[in-house]
Amino acid sequence: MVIKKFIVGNMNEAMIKMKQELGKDAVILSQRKIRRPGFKGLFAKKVFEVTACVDNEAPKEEPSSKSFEALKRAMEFAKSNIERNEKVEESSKQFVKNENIKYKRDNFNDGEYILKEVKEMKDLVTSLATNISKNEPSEEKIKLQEFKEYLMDLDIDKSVMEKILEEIKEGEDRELKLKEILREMLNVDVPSNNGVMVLVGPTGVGKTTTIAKLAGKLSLVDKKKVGLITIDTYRIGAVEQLKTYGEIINIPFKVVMTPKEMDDALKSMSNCDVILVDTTGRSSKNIMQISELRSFIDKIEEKHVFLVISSITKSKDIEAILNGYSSLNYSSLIITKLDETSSYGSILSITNKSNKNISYITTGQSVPDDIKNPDQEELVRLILGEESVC
Ligand SMILES: Nc1nc2c(ncn2[C@@H]2O[C@H](COP(=O)(O)OP(=O)(O)OP(=O)(O)O)[C@@H](O)[C@H]2O)c(=O)[nH]1
Ligand SMILES: [Mg+2]
Repeated sequence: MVIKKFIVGNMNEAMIKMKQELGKDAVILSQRKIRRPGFKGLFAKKVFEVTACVDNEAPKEEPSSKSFEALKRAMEFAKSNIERNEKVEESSKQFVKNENIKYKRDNFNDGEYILKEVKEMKDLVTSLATNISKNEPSEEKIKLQEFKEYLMDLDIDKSVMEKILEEIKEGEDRELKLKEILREMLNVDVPSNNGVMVLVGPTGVGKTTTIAKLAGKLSLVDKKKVGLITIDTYRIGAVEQLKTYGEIINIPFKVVMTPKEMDDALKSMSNCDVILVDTTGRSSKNIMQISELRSFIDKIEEKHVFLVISSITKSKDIEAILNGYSSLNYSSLIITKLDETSSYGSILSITNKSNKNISYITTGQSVPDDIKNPDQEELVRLILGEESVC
């Protein structure tokens, strides 16, 4: 504890001195009125003796000289603070001003900015739409798929369909182009109907019936001298079938049992304009039977071999039949039983895969009526489903 005495003129002065020297926590212990010490004090006014104290532990105020220094530093600090604050305030004002301008420009006043924003949104929507459309089938793809389904509905074989699609360029009118392609693919010819005509083909496709139809037409309508030969020795009753037709039309008929007999049969009909040769129906998969048949056909020097194939043949089997009979060197096609189907895509597959011309089509069981040379435009219409054989 610090105790100190002060001689002062009044109590107010005592309080100031005490606070200055002992700090704000100083307290007055005692006070009394006294004369100033020494000679002069005898005549002077009485003064106060004030005893004050302060606890040592308690924080003291800075002594006056130090307080002044502290005050000075505080003033400088405050001054620099003010200056800094002014700068801060200035830059704050500028910032606020700029932001206000930007805010106004960005939000309300600047048409250019709005346009920019709209453009960005538009770009975003476009890119989103592009991304979506990448994953979705395009209109062109949908149309192409629909076109493929249409071709499948027409019963057009897959490999032929691919050829068709290859020929159609993007953007072309597919249906118009399809007609053109069909015309190119559907090869027809009109045979001379002279010399030896040999009909080969799978079992039951209508070879014998077709020969009867041809014999009737050529003989009765075209007034040609017609001869009939059958090498059908395999099936009981087969010979009788053709023999009966021959007798009805009244034309020569011969049965050939071995390749050797072929020469004699042909010679016996040397006065005929046309000789029709019927053959045994064979499975195209049976190579032995096909080569046996070939041994008969090879005996004929000048001939026109026709492959008879039904329009109701499954597209999977068409190729096997065409290949199986290729060793017999057929040069034309007769497509039968068009009356038994309502989709004619097989006609296209047969002619396209064999790369041979169609000479005849048959359209029913009636002899001799249900046979004719095909008309290319009619075949196109049939394949496209625009027309049908009733
Ligand atoms: N619907 C229809 N049936 C036909 C046609 N052509 C033939 N047929 C019938 O098909 C069946 C077989 O006829 P065929 O002439 O004996 O056949 P094929 O090819 O000689 O038969 P195989 O001698 O056994 O190989 C008969 O019932 C015929 O009437 C046709 O164009 N349409
Ligand atoms: Mg037959």
